[in-house]
Parts: sequence; C-alpha cells; structure tokens
Amino acid sequence: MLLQRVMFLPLLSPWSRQTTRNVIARFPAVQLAHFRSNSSVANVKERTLIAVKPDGVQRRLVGQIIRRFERRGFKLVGLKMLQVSEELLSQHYCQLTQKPFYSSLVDYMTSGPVVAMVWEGHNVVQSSRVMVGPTNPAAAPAGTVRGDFSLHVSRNVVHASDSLEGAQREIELWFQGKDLVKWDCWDQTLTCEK
Ligand code: DAT
Ligand code: MG
Repeated sequence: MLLQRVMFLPLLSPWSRQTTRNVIARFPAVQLAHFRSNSSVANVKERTLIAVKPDGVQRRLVGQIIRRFERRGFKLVGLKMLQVSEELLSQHYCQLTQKPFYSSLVDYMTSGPVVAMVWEGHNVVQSSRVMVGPTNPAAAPAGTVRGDFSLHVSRNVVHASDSLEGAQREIELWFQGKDLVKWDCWDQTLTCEK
C-alpha cells in the first residue's frame, strides 16, 4: 500500500524537490540506507588485498574467485585490472627479492594482466588466507582456491595478504585512497553482529 502510494505520487503531482523529499520520507530509513554509497560507515572493518595473478586471468578464473569472496559474505571495496610493473612487484615482494625464484616470479607476474581487489569484512585477512590455501598448491586442500585450481607453487593463481600490517602496506601500494569505495552492504547485519 505504502509502495503503491509512493509509485503513484509522481503521476498525481508534478515532480519537484518537495515531492522527492516526500517520497524519501515515506520510505523506512533503513531501506534507503542500504543503497546509499559513500555514507558514513561507523568503522571501516578489516581489509585485505587479493589479486588474481596472470595465470588466473588467462584461465578466466576471475569470476569464480570473486564469487567465492562474495558468497562468504565479504564486501568488495576496490577492483582494478592492471599490467604490473617490476617496480611495483619489487615493493610488493620486498621480502623475496633475494630468493632464487625471484626473477622467474617477476617474469610470471608481469606476463599478463592482474586483477587486484580489496575485500573488507570481519577477520578478512586470516579467513581469506584459509580460503586461498597454502603457498604450494601441492599442500592445498580441495575447497581452497589453490587446491581447486592449481598444481605448482610457481603458478598458484591468486595472492592474499598474510597479515594485517601486510594488508595495509599492500593496499596502499596497489590502490589510491580515492579508488576505495565506502558503501553499506544491505545484508551486513545478517553476516556479522556489527
Ligand atoms: P604467498 O603467496 O602464499 O603469500 P609467499 O609470499 O611466500 O607466498 O611467496 C609469494 C609468491 O612467490 C608465491 O605465491 C609463489 C612464489 N613462490 C614462493 N615460494 C616459491 C618457490 N619455492 N618456488 C617458486 N615460486 C615460489
Ligand atoms: Mg606472501
């Protein structure tokens, strides 16, 4: 009934700013809040960097990987496809530059585009490491991204930050603040207490 009245309002009177205000007033505030972007979310929750590596992009796994994070209940707040530079990689993998596999890691990571994402939610750093699985796919259980989609450590499909500090550092490296979107997800209170 309320919805009917709201829908027919524009037919009864010329649309005006006042009419808009009337319509908004008739909607329960909670419904509107669900669709508002850039609103003041009380506390920005934990965030992590997930990146689909060139093998994952080439194998068209981007959608399936995004789906797993959405299905779990995490919120996507940043997304971009890019050709990664050696400079970015040397900062991203600063702890690995002396490893014997580093140059082949750089060749692999620069062999094609990467899809980088920032996901937000309760305990997202640790939970996403579990979802992604161990570094070496040979040790990754079925049900994890690496366990389901990869065989060898040199082609393990996806990156996930391994700590809160690492996540913050990597997000700042890969994204500018303006590219991350604060938004309210309507089912937030169904997947988490706060
Ligand atoms: P993770 O990606 O699980 O955080 P990491 O940070 O130790 O693992 O290593 C980064 C990447 O480097 C990893 O995803 C794949 C590659 N890598 C690690 N160990 C390797 C090895 N022994 N041989 C070849 N590549 C390796
Ligand atoms: Mg790592």
